[in-house]
Amino acid sequence: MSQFKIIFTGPVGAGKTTAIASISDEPPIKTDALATDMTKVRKAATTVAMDYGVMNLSGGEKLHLYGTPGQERFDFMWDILINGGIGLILLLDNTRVDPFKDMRFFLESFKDFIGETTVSIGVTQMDLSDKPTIDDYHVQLKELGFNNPIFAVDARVRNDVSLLVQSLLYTLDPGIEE
Ligand SMILES: Nc1nc2c(ncn2[C@@H]2O[C@H](COP(=O)(O)OP(=O)(O)OP(=O)(O)O)[C@@H](O)[C@H]2O)c(=O)[nH]1
Ligand SMILES: [Mg+2]
Repeated sequence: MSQFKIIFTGPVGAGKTTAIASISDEPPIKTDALATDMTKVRKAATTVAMDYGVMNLSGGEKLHLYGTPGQERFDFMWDILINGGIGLILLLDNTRVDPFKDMRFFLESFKDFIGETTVSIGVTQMDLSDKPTIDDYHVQLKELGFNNPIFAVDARVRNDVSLLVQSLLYTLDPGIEE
């Protein structure tokens, strides 16, 4: 049985913990702690170490899902979590002040890993803020030299997150399917 590992990253509140909980076939493991700093303006809890879940793929393969903390002060976990991964899911929150800046920051922070693997991008909270549009993101990505999948997802919706994961698997190997 093959085992694969993918990593979810992105800024605070983008929905990494929620997305992994939405698609995991086993109860997810979370390390959320009560937020004590500015984070709590946005939500009560924040990931301090990692999220973990598992998705069972149709061929009997297991996809291990790891989520990073969004806060930069926990970025020492990022390098640990990407070890052995086959691809990155970047979640962006469309209600943040400058989601393009977030996108550039995370693409830069994980550039070595992305260079060796690949990335698919999901934009959350588009129901709360419809600008920038996915077309705007496409233009930005192209300027940065990327041509990767990017679409709107609601991290609470299993099917949305599942499609995002499938886009990543398909980019890696059109033979691996859910
Ligand atoms: N309205 C709306 N809410 C969403 C959407 N996606 C996720 N959420 C909510 O946004 C919040 C995301 O919180 P988390 O999943 O903790 O975010 P995180 O990325 O793990 O954050 P950190 O661990 O702090 O970095 C949750 O309250 C979700 O229910 C969306 O598309 N629309
Ligand atoms: Mg989290």
